[in-house]
Amino acid sequence: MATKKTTTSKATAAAAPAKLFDLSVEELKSSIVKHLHSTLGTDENKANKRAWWNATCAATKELAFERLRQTQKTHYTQDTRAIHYLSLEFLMGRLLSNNLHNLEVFEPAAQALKELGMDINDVCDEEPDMALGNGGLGRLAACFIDSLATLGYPAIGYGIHYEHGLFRQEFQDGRQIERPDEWREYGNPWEICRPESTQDVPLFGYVETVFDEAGALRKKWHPGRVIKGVPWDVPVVGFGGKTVNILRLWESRASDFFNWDVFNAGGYVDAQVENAEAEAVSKVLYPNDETEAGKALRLIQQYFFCACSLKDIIRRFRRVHNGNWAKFPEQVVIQLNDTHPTVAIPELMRLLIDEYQLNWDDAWGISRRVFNYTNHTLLPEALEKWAVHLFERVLPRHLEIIYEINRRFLNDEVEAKWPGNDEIKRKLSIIEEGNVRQVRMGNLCVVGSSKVNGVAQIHSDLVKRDLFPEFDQLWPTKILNVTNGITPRRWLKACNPRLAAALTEKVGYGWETNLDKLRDLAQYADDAEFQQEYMAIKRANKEDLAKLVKELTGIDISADAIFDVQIKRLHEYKRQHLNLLHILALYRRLLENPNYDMHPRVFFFGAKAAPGYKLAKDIIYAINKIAERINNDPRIKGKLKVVFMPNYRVTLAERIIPAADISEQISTAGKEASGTGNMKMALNGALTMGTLDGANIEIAEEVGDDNCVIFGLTVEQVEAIQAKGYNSWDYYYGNAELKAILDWLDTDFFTPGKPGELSAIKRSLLEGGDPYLVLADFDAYSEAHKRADAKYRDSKGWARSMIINTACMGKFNSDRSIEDYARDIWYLTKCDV
Ligand code: 26Q
Repeated sequence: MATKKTTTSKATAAAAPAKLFDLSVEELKSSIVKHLHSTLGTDENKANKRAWWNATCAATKELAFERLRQTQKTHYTQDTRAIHYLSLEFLMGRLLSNNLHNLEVFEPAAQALKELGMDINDVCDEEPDMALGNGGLGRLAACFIDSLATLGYPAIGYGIHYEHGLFRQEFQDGRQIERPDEWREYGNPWEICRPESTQDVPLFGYVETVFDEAGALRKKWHPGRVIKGVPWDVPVVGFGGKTVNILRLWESRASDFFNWDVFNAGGYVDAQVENAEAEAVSKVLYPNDETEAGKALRLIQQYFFCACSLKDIIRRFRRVHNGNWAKFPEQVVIQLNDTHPTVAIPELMRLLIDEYQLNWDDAWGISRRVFNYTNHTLLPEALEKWAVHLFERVLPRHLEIIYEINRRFLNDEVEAKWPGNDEIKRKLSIIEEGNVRQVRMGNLCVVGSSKVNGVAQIHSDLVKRDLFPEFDQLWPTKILNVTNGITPRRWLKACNPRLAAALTEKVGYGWETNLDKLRDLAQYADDAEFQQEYMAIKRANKEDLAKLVKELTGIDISADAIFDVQIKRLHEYKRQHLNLLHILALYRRLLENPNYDMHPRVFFFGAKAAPGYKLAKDIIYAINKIAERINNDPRIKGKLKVVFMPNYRVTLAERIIPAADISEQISTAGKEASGTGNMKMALNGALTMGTLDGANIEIAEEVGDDNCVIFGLTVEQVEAIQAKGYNSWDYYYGNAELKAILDWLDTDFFTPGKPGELSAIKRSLLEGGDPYLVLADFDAYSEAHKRADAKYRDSKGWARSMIINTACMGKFNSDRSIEDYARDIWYLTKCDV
């Protein structure tokens, strides 16, 4: 044992790398105090926590902005090619602790605050989450810009500066209530407004055909309205602090120019209406994920931020290259985060043709080289479509351009490959014919992009096989896979300091950027001492979470129990109701046999439902009601607890993930594109209880079958069952326990005096046909839980598996994803700052 200790401490002592900012605690203290005085106008004795937080942010910001200036200067003088990541969502979470960690000054800052009488965790807790996203797709964008800066790639994120991010969730008698998110109520210290880069955005109106001086036919769009976009910049600090890129978020305002017209005509009140309408565009994030709403305001949001971003990109390009458009695709590459920013494609065409007078072929050649598209879903209801009539009203010129793109694509490329085949033309057309004609954004993306990627291997395979098979035949190298990843800075170093310190002890410095280094940990998988240490860390994290649960929900839980966690948006395909049925099975078994053999278990849920998604909200209600009953039933002696953590968000994820024993990833095979929570929990030592879906497959490959619990139907089996005609009633009548549980939902056992309040779940599983095969997977799921339970009781075996999980997550570093994109899609090179 003693010898091992020596080797490990050597690992850390040997390689302590130099840090960019070698700030002393004294320097940080005086900077924080200086900002308390001059930025906040208060002093050490009067300051409240918010002031301390603001002052600490201001001190940190000084470092970040110093590096931001350096980075921008270097990128400008070296005229670097850059990636422009367009996303309607960036789910950033809090920035203070992250930025301190990435600047590698967290420890001295903690000490500085301590000497000033403050606890850094309390100070960081003052920060509201920057929740400008729904879930996976938005958080992925945030991890990616972290990795881009860490790796030193010139990059800029473009998005919307929503006044209200994703709603705050409250429960009232177990039902979800949505409250507005007020993240900027008292200002946000991280952003700076750049009014000098304001852009105008035209909307509505009509298109006129004119002839220019040379007699050429030109299109002139006469917009019915113009609004303006004001950019707010947030620094994106790479780990090590060398590169600081920016996230540029656009806020909509009424254009001054337009208001004057109305005002002069005596329409003061009308001008205020115009104002409110213009400001509505960036007012609120749409809370639907995985459903396409088709609302005009959403289309306007999409166009608004694409138009602002493209003008910004072109302004920067023209500053150096003026009219040398052939250079444009060499300098600019754009990634479309799902189809949400697709309208950027016809917008770039419009700018090149109408504003800069390029001919169609040149404009199209440029445009197609610049864009790439990431698909995040196969669910048909999530595939974006816009009614042609809506498009025509909002963006008349863009609709013309889309028609022309479609005409040329079908007549030239599709006709050449499949001569005279109208069936294929109908399938590949960007316009869907039917009662209401619709623009298919996915098809437009594929036609207008260089590369199209899925987000996990199986998902990319299905994108090729099921979603875009003909496109894949037409362009066999266009569709490829880039498996998602997560940043180990936020999702291990910052959120799990105990484990982070132990890892550095064992494998040395540098795992934060080279996560493969954690493989060295595998040699300690059977080391009793390290097993003890890892288990003690998990236990301490669980105790922290138990305290938080008590504070937030009043529920008492014990860290002795298995912490079984399902945290993700609420959706039928993610099958929180499968988890719930299994909880009911355990509860029933315990009631029937108080000695039923199981290790005590706490089931955690964190999930928001889209406000209009009825069944999702019913599932939340059912979980809450069932939790209430179970948690207060003395007969089961605390062996089973159910905790629904309200208002699940990035900050709560950072508390739950380090404490998870089991990670629930139980989507119907073929439905979850990737998942990223699965990676976060495995990295922090949880064992995956998962179906063979999305990135679970790749996680299982990395950790091995002994270190995760895989169950359920495969994609092929799901297809076979559905082809044969799935009948969920067979499972209901074929399994007495399952029948009893489902019938339970019809009683008033969980909702005293109100029978039937939980029946919607049963109905959807039986009369509704159980579209996500919950009942078909129930037995396998229940068996898998028995295996997990048995495994947990072998504590050495469990510790071993935790260690292996942490050790084997190197692949899921978002730095690896970004290197894949840089090499295979963006052709991007790093730039030393
Ligand atoms: C569409 C139209 C109108 C309003 C909203 C939307 C909308 C918004 C958000 C549609 C979809 C989303 C988000 C989707 C999402 O988060 N997908 C997840 O992406 C992750 C990152 O790739 C994957 O890991 C998950 O599997 C996938 O579900």
